[in-house]
Amino acid sequence: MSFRQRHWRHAGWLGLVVFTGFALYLTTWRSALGPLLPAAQDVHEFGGIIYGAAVVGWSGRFYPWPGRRASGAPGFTQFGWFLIAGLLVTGVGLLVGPSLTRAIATVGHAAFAATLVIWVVWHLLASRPRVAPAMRDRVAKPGIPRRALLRWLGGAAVAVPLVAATPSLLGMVGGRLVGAAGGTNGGAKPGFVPYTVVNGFPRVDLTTWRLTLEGLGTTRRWTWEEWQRESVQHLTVNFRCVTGWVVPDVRFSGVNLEAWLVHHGWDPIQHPWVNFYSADGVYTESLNAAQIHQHQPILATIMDGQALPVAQGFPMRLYVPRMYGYKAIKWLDRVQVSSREQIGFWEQRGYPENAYYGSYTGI
Ligand SMILES: Nc1nc2c(c(=O)[nH]1)N[C@H]1C(S)=C(S)[C@@H](COP(=O)(O)O)O[C@H]1N2
Ligand SMILES: [Mo]
Repeated sequence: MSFRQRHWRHAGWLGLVVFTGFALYLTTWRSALGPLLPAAQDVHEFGGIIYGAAVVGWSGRFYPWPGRRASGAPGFTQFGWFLIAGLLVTGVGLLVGPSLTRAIATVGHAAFAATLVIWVVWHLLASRPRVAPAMRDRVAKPGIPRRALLRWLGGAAVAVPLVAATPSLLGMVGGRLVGAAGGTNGGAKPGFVPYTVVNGFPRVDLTTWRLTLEGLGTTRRWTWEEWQRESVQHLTVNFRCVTGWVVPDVRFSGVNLEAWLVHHGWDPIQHPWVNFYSADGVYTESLNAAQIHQHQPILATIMDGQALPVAQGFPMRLYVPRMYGYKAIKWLDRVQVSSREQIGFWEQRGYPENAYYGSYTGI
């Protein structure tokens, strides 16, 4: 394969995987993609594994490792190989590992990804075409060398999104570490570890907040004021995260999900799935009709007699009795009845859909 062909091949694969990677991890991109998100995830996972395996495994043919580089200069491309190997290992860890592995893999994957993007920019800017000097003189033309121009444009195309993305990437990594360490708890009730999968806790303004109900013919929306007219029930529970912490005797108050849906015409035979979306633009959950009927989840707005703290989902979160905390989606603002399941954020990452206490033993 020629030098040029090999570079185009890498550019294509990397473009695909890096682009879908950003789409999965940056909140703004995720919300923009909406229903295309699962497809982006498939492309990222399959594409990443195929490309990573090609680079790492068939190194001699696909990637010049070790030391097969045409110019003979060692070190440079080997570092690229190492980064892609790191992405492959952490990526697979993220997909299939138990939760502790996944937490570490998430941080590693983000770090390798950021370094790889920097490496690609460096590679575009710093490497020289491998043409013999005599040859270069012969092909040289007056004016701006086209190769140099292209290289700078390519570098800018990669550097601009990287710079834009860096705060979110760092925030994402930092946010997980804070959550995992259980240090600051963002104004949450003692005992809780307030998680977020985006950069920080979304601040919802009640004057613009709407709860949207989709899938029953016309889309309906409730303002905060309208929502106050719904009748409320109370529930005292032990709040339990799949990672092991429990907060006993938490009193949630809110609207009964099943009664509310049925009142607005829900037919569980026609629409056996209810999907939930967060104002953070990323987190999702879903329940089927049987789970809803059996456990009577509530759309909670009050916890221990007070509005939910910002870190714990203000103004609304789901609570599902007898199921792990990951079902309790925070900053809930959209409920959708559907014939299809929008598989939840953590369920996509391997946690059980039937999230009963004791159902997960992967730690
Ligand atoms: N939007 C959103 N909801 C979420 C999460 C999240 O990261 N984002 N984490 C879930 C998990 S895994 C748990 S254990 C609980 C944690 O609830 P807390 O933040 O009130 O401690 O929220 C759940 N709901
Ligand atoms: Mo959790």
